[in-house]
Order: sequence, then structure tokens, then C-alpha cells
Amino acid sequence: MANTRSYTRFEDIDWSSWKAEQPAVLLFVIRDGQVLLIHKKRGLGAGKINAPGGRLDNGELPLQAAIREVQEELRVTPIGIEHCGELCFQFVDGLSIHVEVFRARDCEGEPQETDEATPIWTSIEQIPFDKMWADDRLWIPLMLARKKFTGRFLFDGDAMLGHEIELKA
Ligand code: 6U4
Repeated sequence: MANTRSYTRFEDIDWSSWKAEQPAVLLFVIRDGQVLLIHKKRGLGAGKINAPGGRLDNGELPLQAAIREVQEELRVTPIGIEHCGELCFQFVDGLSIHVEVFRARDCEGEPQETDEATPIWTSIEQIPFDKMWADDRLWIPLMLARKKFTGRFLFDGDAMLGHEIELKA
């Protein structure tokens, strides 16, 4: 069963038995030293800059969801996709999300603005972490360095209350 308990302290979470209520994905197209991000217009994290992504549809695999979300949000198809890591988000109100993170070496088509997102190509040296979720600056450098990771985070709304990042072999 998914975990719907509420927590106020990171140390109180038993991550060995933690299971998320919602599976989700993020996908970063990284090409020629540039990364494709979005200004998110709606949903969780609206107003922030993030990678395209979202929750899995029923019966969908994470990779399928990642491709679909990039197509829906930016009207391009990512190619050369690799899995990079996973992120476990517990929110104090009980919401819990497990995110599989992917990168892609390119995309087919020209990213377009949609109802959900505005595309932003940014240099990997100038990723706008101050406009992104607080955890992103902790694991995006690992993803860029092709180090596999598991990140675990406790959030109260936008505020990150605790975190732990494990590097995978
Ligand atoms: P709906 O409105 O349900 O169709 P959907 O696109 O399925 O939207 P969304 O975008 O509202 O889901 O929210 C889930 C997305 O938010 C996932 O891609 C993961 C992302 N996300 C949530 N917390 C995050 C965090 N702390 N750091 C991060 N991404 C986060 O980088």
C-alpha cells in the first residue's frame, strides 16, 4: 500500500518500507552542452522551471510515460534515452511521489510551447537552480556526470526539510 502518513521530520521516515502513492518521471534532453527545460504552467510545481515529466498513466511503464510527457508538453520526441536515477519525495501533508529520472541525447522536432509548458534551452553551466525545486541542485550535477543516484527528500510545500542522496554502483 502507498504511504499516506504525514511526517514532520526526515529522520522519522522509514525509507526501507516507504512506497509512493504516485509514480512519476522526469526527462532531460541534453545536447551540445545544452539542456531542455520547461517553465511549468500548471500542476505540481507550476511557475517553476523543471524538466518535462509528470505522473504515469494507468498501466504505463516509466520509459513510456517519459516519452509521452515530453511529446505532450513540448511536441518533440526524445531519442537515445538512458535511465539516470530515482527520487523519492515525501510531502508533510501525506503526498508521496516516486520519480524515475531519464536523460536523452537528442529530440526529434523543435520544442513548442503548449498549455502545460514553455520550452527553455539552457547551457548546462547556467541551469537556473534558483527557479527550480530545491532538491534539483543536489542531484542534477550527478546526472550530468552520469553518476546513478537515489535521492530521498522531505518537503513542506516548496521547502525542503531534509534529504539524503545515495550514489549507485
Ligand atoms: P497532471 O496535472 O496530474 O496531469 P502531471 O504532469 O501528471 O500533471 P505534475 O506535472 O503535476 O504531474 O507533477 C508531477 C511532476 O512534478 C513530476 O514530473 C515530478 C515533478 N516533481 C515533483 N516534485 C519535484 C521536486 N521536488 N523536484 C523535481 N521535480 C519534482 O525536480
